[in-house]
Amino acid sequence: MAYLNSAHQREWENNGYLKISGFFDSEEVNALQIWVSEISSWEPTENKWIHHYESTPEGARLSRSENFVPYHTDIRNTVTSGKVLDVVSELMTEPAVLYKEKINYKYSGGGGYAAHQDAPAYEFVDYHITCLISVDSATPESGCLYFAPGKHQEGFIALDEKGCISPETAASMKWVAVPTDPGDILLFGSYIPHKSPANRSNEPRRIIYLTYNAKSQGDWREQYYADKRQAFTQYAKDGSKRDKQISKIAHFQGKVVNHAKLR
Ligand SMILES: O=C(O)CCC(=O)C(=O)O
Repeated sequence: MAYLNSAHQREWENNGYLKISGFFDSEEVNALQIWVSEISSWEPTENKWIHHYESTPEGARLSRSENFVPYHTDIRNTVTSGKVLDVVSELMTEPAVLYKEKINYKYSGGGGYAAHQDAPAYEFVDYHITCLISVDSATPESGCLYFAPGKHQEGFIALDEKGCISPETAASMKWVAVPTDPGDILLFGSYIPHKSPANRSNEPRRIIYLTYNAKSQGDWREQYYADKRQAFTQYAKDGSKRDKQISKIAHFQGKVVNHAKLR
């Protein structure tokens, strides 16, 4: 089944991102909300899923969970087959395979993300498409994403010491807020600059991010997580403080609480 019409395709090519409202119906949204709550209640582990925490005015809260697909059958079925995989494959113009997955919780007071491209943090393959699923409403107040339309066409933009787009370069770009409602999806490629503010509302802003690459480029998911664990083990030893990040790039602006069980 085709999900994309010519207006979608034009928007994707011109902007570098595409929102599809109501991709999941209310019953599906209910299930997604339950699954995200289940995952968030899992105890931290050393070698399975990865939880990251941040300090908020309400205490330490989860900021991110990763590598949960092997341990949650319903989520696994939803993201490795069916309409999400189909719509991403349609945009890729070839079959896609899951590269990585995360939930960014952004509870009230949770930190934002500096302007960045994903490509520098996503190794092994040079192009990815992420499908964001809005589990809660995301608004400018609660920390929705902002994109710089068309800037995906510029390829790699020079990185600052954090692996992000420098504040000066970011200030020269035009940014568009893209709010989402529960059940909406937002597709974006790994070169589109994006950022998001802190959550200044009283509501959580939970979002699932599913990142895919072309299957013809190989299945890198296990390698991605093995490499990330190894890198963070190294960061914890080398005194660089990079273990206070939640990614190989220092885009997260929240205050990390070191429960991240990457070691
Ligand atoms: O969840 C957000 O607010 C933005 C997340 C993001 O850009 C990222 O995790 O790379």
